[in-house]
Amino acid sequence: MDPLKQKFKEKALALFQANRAMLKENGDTIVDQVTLKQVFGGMRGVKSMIWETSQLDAQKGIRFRGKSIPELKEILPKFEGCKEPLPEGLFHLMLTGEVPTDEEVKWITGEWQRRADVPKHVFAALETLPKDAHPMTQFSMAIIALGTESVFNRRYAEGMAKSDYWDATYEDTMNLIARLPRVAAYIYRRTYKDGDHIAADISLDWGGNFAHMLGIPGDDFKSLMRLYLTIHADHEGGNASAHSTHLTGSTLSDSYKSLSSGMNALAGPLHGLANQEVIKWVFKMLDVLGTRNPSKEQIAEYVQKTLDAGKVIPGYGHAVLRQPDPRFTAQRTFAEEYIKNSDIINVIWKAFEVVPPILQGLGKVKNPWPNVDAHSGALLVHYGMHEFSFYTVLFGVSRSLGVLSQLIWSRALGFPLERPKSVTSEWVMDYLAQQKEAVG
Ligand code: CMX
Repeated sequence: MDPLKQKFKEKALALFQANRAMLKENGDTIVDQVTLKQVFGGMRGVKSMIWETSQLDAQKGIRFRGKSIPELKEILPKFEGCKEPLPEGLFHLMLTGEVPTDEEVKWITGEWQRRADVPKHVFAALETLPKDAHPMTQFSMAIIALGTESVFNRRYAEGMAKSDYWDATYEDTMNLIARLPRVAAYIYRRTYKDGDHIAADISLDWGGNFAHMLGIPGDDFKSLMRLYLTIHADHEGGNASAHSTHLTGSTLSDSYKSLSSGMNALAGPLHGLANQEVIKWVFKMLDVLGTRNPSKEQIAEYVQKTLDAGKVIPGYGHAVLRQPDPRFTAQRTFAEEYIKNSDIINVIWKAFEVVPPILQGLGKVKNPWPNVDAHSGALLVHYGMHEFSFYTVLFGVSRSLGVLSQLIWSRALGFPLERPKSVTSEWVMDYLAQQKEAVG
């Protein structure tokens, strides 16, 4: 058994047993109550799922196994000469709960290189799609096509014991994560660069090699990718991409089909697609205003126009967060450190001063602050990646780390098929009438 799998097995077995004992004694303890507002309002805040890899605090933002993003930057191993954390290290942290050593991270990098070969039929399947198919459509389809290699499906058909589900899911997950950069880079180069593909560089790490295969030059872009792939990886379990992966996974669908579900959720404009919508909105504003360097007053006017047209301001607001997103702050800190005076980044920083008070003034927006998607596009544009419709694929490559490490946990902890109860509006009306009758 490989060392990462062995470490996970020990932790998972201990938690499985602890949970079983805890539930035996406390299974009927009430941890939440649900209001009609929550039932009709997208289940906001309802505690109904276990997610081990990260937890979101409305005020402080995301914590990965209790660690904030600035802490990750301090404690996770780095690629030689780079100041940003390696996403391989975050994967180890999420999977085992332990900060990895340099050696452990090097092992993951090597293991993902070893598993990175993409079967030819996946590229052939992509080539059947028109070049202008949205990259998220291509990405989701390629992930499904990779699933023909599923270890879980093969072993399930052979009669695998339930206690081994996590083991086969680990194998699928390691293979899938290893292959995602090649698939994503292939989609980028076929869609925007006339199919002029770039071979992998095995001297590089997972994120650095991804940057290399995309064909964006420079060490700073590689550093950005390492940071980007770290901070987008997980945002607890209730967000749409995580929850979709979890729900599909609960049917014992393989890692490929589960992740593809998550990616289809990420592709919605209220979720991950917001990263392309932000930069499109910014460039449209610059075109309409006829300047690359608008004043705060001009930005405020354009924000108002967007709201008057009945649209949301992309990159602002969040279902859970009630402060500026630490993932926004991490990208801002990166820009301050690596980039001197960029027009597009200055626009994002000015918008950060202008948008929140306007949204606050509407009186209904619960969180007027920027989220992760408000900053990422400007950084990508700065380094020469102008193909906005590809941006959500980058988010998706990163998100695989969190949702798939949790899928291994879900299988190890024996989570069942997810099946909440739904009711009709008529049932609610009847229920309310009965309550009234009982009181009066
Ligand atoms: N611009 C304008 N109005 C906004 C807004 C924004 N950025 N954010 C919220 N609102 C509005 C909502 O549309 C809603 O209006 P109605 O009552 O008229 O329908 C009202 O404020 C209350 O919404 P909320 O409770 O504050 O926010 P929700 O939890 O319902 O929605 C989110 C959260 C992210 C969908 C919403 O803030 C939004 O649409 N933001 C813009 C899109 C975006 O940036 N999405 C990315 C989120 C991060 C990610 O998942 O990647």
